[in-house]
Amino acid sequence: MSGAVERGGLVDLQPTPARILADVVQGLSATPKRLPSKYFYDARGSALFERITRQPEYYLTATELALLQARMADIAAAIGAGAHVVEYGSGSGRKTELLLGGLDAPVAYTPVEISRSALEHSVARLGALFPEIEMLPVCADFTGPFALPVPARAPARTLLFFPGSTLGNFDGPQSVALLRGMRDAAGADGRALIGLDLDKDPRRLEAAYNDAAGVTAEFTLNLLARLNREIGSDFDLGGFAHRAVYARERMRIETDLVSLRAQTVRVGGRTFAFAPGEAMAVEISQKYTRDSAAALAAQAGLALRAWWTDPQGDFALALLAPA
Ligand code: AVI
Repeated sequence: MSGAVERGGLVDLQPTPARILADVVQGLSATPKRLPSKYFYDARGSALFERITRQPEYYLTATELALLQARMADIAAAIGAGAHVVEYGSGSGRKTELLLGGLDAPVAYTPVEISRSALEHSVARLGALFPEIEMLPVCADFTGPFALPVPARAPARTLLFFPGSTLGNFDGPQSVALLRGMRDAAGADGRALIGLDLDKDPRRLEAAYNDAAGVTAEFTLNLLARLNREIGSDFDLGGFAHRAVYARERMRIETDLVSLRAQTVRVGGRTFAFAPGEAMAVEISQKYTRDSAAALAAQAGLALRAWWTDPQGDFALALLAPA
């Protein structure tokens, strides 16, 4: 269950402490233990993620931005005029700005975002930059069902935008469900433009998720700080260490918090025991090849229409259409 606080016409769907507690107890009761990565993004977690995107090892953001810039004319030609752009996430950044500025006369923009404040910030900024584009924000969890608003001017087609390789933070079945939801939301003539980080030298991948300045470690451990504050757990932040390893056979970075000693953690009146060295899974970041992306899309009834990569082949923008 989510909290639903109405203010200024937008409902805030941030998860309630009861929902977080239920998810955490379920994850800690599993073997191996796990915590949901979606809870990384409180205010401090979002600020730390912003800092990650500026670390020299974390090439993803800068590469995707440059790729979008380099291929904008091709993207605009493939989409055509008068699109309704729907973004999964708050879209307050440079990528959205580039897309809205580069497309041929988009009629409307809909960010779909669970945090009302992030949504308001995004719409205020983009609305000022693009007064001719109708802003139609939706406060919703994009992993669940939600209704798309209907623009005042009829769009020629709907374009779903899901940048950042955020798809990679969902497991196989979840990402197929997400892609299927996009296909349904965009309709028969719709398109989806998705940013995907590509398989590469494990040393570069592991460096990206273990930056020398320790920002990613801080980001991961902030999850425990958030849980302590919001659901009253007593994780000892000094008792766990961040570890991110590239599992080549699964083509994904697997991030764990490793218990540094035997310890117990109390959550919601229950006690969970950790052995020394025990790993708690907190995030996956799937990496892709053109073939694996096409196979994933096919499972959701989507086909690859175009595949753009940077010159080094580090990152891709995949354009998908109903198969
Ligand atoms: C948001 N997401 C795509 C990031 C990623 O690369 O998986 C989150 C992240 N986790 C650690 N570093 C960045």
